[in-house]
Amino acid sequence: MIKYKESVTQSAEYLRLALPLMTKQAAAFHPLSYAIWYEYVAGINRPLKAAVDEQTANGAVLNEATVVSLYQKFISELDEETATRVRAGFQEVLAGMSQSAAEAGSQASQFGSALEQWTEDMGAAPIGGLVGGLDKLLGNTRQMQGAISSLNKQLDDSQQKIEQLRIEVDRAREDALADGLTGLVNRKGFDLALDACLSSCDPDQRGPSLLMTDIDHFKLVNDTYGHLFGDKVIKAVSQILKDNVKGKDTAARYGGEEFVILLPDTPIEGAKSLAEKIRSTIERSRIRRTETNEEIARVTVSLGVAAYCPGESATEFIQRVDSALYESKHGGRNLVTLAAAGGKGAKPAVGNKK
Ligand code: GH3
Ligand code: MG
Ligand code: MG
Repeated sequence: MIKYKESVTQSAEYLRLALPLMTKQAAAFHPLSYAIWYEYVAGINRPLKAAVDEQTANGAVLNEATVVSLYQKFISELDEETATRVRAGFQEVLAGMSQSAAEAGSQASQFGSALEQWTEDMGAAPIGGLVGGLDKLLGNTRQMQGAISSLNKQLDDSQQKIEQLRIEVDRAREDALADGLTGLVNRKGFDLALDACLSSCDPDQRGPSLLMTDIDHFKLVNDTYGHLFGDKVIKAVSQILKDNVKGKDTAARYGGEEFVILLPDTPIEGAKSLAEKIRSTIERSRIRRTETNEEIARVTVSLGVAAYCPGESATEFIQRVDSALYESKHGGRNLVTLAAAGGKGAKPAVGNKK
């Protein structure tokens, strides 16, 4: 639910009213400042207005800290979606303002040079009083031009700040969805990717498919060679997963030594052969201990594969692929198992039974 319902015209009017108030403050003209003054002039936030009036009584100005605390106290309970929209809207309005200020600037400068020319022409004429009046007018125009170009510069600076802020927000969001050890997407990122995939998937299309994998006897690896080496194994397996996904596919670290791969456009046959390829690549790879360069006994993984059944929830989909993975473990590990459709139990294991 977006809380600002004003039309573009109305919001532009609020912007016009908010700008001079905002520019009087010591705080910078960032979206927090703007949100405060927007809600102030729009009269949509009484407690905020009372607090701002109190803070600015007797000519006091809002500094950075006051702006942040006012924002946190009276505005910030925006949900993520609203915050994104407000930011986008702010940027749009500002871009519009900057454009019209630029146009006004060029108009004023044309007007200015026309007047200048006129003043020169008139200088030769004997009617001194008229020239004096024009000089005054010219002075006013120059002032107006100066004001507009400084407004222009302020708007440019604000836009740069907003752009920087937007980049920082995007980066923070990416960091929040990445796994620190492996650089794969983390579980939260995977859940978001799966939700997005299921809500946009076409029931006539084959796919999406899901792969789930877990390193076999990983406790033993940790117990034998230590946790640091265990981490190295997790990274090596992640790298193999990364090497085997492309395009829209998402490889994620789902838990400690458990991974998932979402294949939005891949039908079950393709998913199964990818699982088999991953299984055999990991089986064939060798990881060395850094200190001794000693080759470690091979690491293997078990996998489950499922094709999405139209209508099932994300949780049901994950549960089916998890059961298939469990079947691979149960069947002796280092195996790929296909999940049966619609939770009717897993099909017999395929792959190298050891
Ligand atoms: P299974 O074949 O049945 O999967 O046996 P397993 O030994 O792998 O059993 P399980 O999956 O229960 O054990 C996972 C172990 O992984 C337990 C935990 O200590 C370890 N682990 C989880 N996260 C990390 C990690 O980030 N680094 C390291 N080194 N170990 C981890
Ligand atoms: Mg395991
Ligand atoms: Mg596990």
